[in-house]
Amino acid sequence: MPEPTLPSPASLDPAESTPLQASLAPERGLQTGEALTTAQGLRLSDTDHSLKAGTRGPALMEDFHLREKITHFDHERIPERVVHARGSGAYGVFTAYGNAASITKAGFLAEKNKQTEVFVRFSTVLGSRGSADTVRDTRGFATKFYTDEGNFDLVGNNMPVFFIQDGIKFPDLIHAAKWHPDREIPQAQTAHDTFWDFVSLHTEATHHVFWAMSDRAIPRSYRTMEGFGVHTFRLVNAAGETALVKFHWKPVAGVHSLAWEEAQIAAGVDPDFHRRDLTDSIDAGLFFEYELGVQVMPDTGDETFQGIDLLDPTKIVPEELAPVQPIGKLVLNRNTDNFHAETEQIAFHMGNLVPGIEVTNDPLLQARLFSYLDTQLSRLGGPNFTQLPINRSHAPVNDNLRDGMHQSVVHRGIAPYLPNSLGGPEAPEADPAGYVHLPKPVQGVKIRENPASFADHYSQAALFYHSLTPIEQEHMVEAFTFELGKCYETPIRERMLTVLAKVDAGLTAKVAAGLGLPAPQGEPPAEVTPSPALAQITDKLWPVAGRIVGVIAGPGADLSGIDTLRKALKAQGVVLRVIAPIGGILDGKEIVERTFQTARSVEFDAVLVADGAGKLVDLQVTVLLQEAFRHAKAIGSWGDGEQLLRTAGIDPAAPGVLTNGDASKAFAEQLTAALAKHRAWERMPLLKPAASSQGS
Ligand code: HDE
Repeated sequence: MPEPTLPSPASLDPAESTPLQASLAPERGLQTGEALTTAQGLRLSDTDHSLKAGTRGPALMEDFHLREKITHFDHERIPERVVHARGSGAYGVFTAYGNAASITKAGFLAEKNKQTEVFVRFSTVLGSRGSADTVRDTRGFATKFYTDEGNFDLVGNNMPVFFIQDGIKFPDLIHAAKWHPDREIPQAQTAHDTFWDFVSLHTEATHHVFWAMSDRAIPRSYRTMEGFGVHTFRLVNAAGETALVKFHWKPVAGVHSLAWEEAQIAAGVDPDFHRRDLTDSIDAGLFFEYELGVQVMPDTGDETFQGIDLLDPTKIVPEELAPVQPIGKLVLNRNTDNFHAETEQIAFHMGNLVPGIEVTNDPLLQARLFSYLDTQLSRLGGPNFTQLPINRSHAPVNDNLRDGMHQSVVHRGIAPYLPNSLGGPEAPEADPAGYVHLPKPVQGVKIRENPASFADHYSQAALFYHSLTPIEQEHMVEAFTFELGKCYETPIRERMLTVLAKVDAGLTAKVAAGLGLPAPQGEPPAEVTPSPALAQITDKLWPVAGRIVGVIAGPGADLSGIDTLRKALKAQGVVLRVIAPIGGILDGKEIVERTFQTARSVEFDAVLVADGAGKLVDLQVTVLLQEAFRHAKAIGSWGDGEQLLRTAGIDPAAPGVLTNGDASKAFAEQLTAALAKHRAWERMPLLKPAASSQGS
């Protein structure tokens, strides 16, 4: 066979040219002799022979402007977090009440009125960076305190327990909970086979699964979300005395959630629901506030409290046994300037501790001490990520760490080692003012085995379920039914029902009925003492700052009434938004912020119909009102607005529906009182008759 020969360049037909040649050919737009422009728009000289059109590759390589710009662009992304990829953050100030001095020497907690800058990053766990905020998931609540003694990171969640007791299981949990590896679906949710396969086999997850199926997994706002340190920490005071504590963030606005349908709608209508709420609120001066509290338990050698193993991260200590004592207040008051530099590059680490705060032997916590430092090496490209502005300690650091990729400090001196006699005054080996670990005796057999106390997987799941109100319990029944209903494999559903049966028979019966499966017999804990502090729905009234009221108006609407309402609500920090048929100006006033097309019920905590808007006919407005009604939100009208409620099929006499003759200050007060309850819970029997009859 003859050897194949390559055609000579001269024999190439321009019509069959390679893509590179074609891109430079005259018929693709460049005329021979026409100057090229660089990426920065600079016109290259006509005399620059090598960069004229019609030349080949090497000329492009010389266009260093283009190369620099494109090269940098090509590398704009860094790996997203393997978990908690979707997040948003803000700066704030933490002020210590000073009462913690009795339990810790950490200055930022112990010194009365001491103010410390913080950065908080809230996150979901499962979704990718661009996933929706309102999915059913655990939320991260990670706080970096830039204290005078170095950074302290409290990397917690909005649920007080975790799925696993030993860190080595974390990859299994996350592989099961994230998307299926063959198709990378579903995104940001647990409603799929592998998650339920894992948790039904790995029953130490049961307590956390109950939290994940509760309303806690769909918070209304980061403003209304509790935070938990989860693990037990050991605090040390100035006298060297120790106490075991659990950290809590208590939101000043109370703990409130979305309705499940609302969360689903919001995921499509506004995937940035929580991020927008955080940043818009801070811009409007409506800051997010939380109290930091501690449950304090004596540091007895066995690390248990009232029979609860404090080193088991699947267990809580009920607040009725150890009250949460407030020790300081956090106000989130400043948005980021650059998401990448701040929120994306922040690197939390459980080992960022300050004197007075120690870790315990919780095996999950111990594994985290490794992972958080390690993960930054691939996320942030080397060991010098602590020098990034967002990660840098605000206290002076002298660690003798040197060189490495992306080193940005020009270290001086010739003696980056200790002890030395060349770097100035002889430095001691360990600075007594620095972090010195508390001496702790260690004994026992080295073995991979859980302590016997870790074997109880069900009693606290039952405690949690029985502490909720019937409405919250009903929501949980619906969540289990929905999620298991999304599994393809019947054996997985059946197996999970056997797990539920070990927690509560009533719940199991309802979920089984929803799935069309028989309810298995189990042995739920015989006696459960509920912890009322775990329920979200209470008689308490909460601050309303940051709530949003939508007012439906149209041509001829009572604009002065809207103005009166707006002023009265603004005084309480409530934002009023006018919704009208078209945007911009209504009857000569530029007050319209949402149109019938752009508004959706999920962005309002209450919806009113203005006088003069009663005769409007619009299907989207009907849907908006009906959704608000279904989600138990306060609804109201004044003047002829009532007519529009009726058009939407809403009985003006129904619970939580406020009607009035005019938009007076008194009407605004009624409305804020309704907002302070979060939802018109008294409407629930109408919406969910099952919830009101639930006995368990
Ligand atoms: Fe995390 N976790 N985690 N985690 N975690 C990360 O760290 C990990 C655990 C939590 O906004 C990662 O910097 C292991 C419990 C939050 O940047 C990674 C184990 C709790 C955030 C990691 C746990 C958390 C993370 C991903 C089992 C609640 C977001 C990127 C031993 C108390 C922080 C990163 C942020 C992030 C590992 C268990 C909360 C991979 C191995 C328990 C809030 O290092």
